[in-house]
Amino acid sequence: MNRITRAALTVPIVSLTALLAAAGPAMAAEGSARADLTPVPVNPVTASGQGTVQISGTNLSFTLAAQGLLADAPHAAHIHFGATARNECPTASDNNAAALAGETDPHTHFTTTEGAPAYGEIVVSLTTSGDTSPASGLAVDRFAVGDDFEYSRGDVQVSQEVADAILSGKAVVVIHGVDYDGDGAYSAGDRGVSDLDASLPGEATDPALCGVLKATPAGGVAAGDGSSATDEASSLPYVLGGLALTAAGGAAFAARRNSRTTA
Ligand SMILES: [Cu+2]
Repeated sequence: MNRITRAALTVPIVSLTALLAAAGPAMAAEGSARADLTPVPVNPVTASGQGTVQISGTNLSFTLAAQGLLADAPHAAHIHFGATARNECPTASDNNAAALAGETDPHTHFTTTEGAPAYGEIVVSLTTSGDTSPASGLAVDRFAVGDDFEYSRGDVQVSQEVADAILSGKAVVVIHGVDYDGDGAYSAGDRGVSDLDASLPGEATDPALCGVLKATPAGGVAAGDGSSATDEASSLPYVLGGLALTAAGGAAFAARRNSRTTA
């Protein structure tokens, strides 16, 4: 113990500063987050979903799942964020904030555009393959299909701003696709054409499920997240090792621990 203390005292301050500077940003950019997805207000959706995200620097991996959406239809899904957005899921009061072209009966349809003040713009397209930029936001041939899906991807590159937003609880996962008229397919029906792309029915792009990504504690008990379970398992021996040290250390160690606890 004495040797350790003396060594710590004699480490030059410059080295400590360099160490902290090197460790700081790397630690800040690591983490995971989880979103529990629930139906967007107004729209007739009885479904649920889960999104988990791991961040390492500006590298992102994710798993996305949903149950109960329109069968046999593609479901566009994104991470949304806006620096001036509220960074939350929309409420019914966000409906009809502005008149929208292509929306024929505004009271019964909640569009993607109407949710933007709450969740912001598309920053990551959660596609099953290929490009993941906002440009792929409506690439309906590269999203999951059906009423019960789960898929994962890794090595998605995001901006530092987006990585920070995710780890600070400001990013929102949204899954799209609402069958208003219940005809079992995306059709113009009484909803009309999409506010995002007039070549698509509004049913294909309106938001169905939404959830804010919230940081999961390191070693936490995030359900269904394999990597978190691994983290927890690997940190367990570390904790146990610390307990063993405490027991072996005797009264002096216990006293130090007490003073630390009350500090
Ligand atoms: Cu979206």
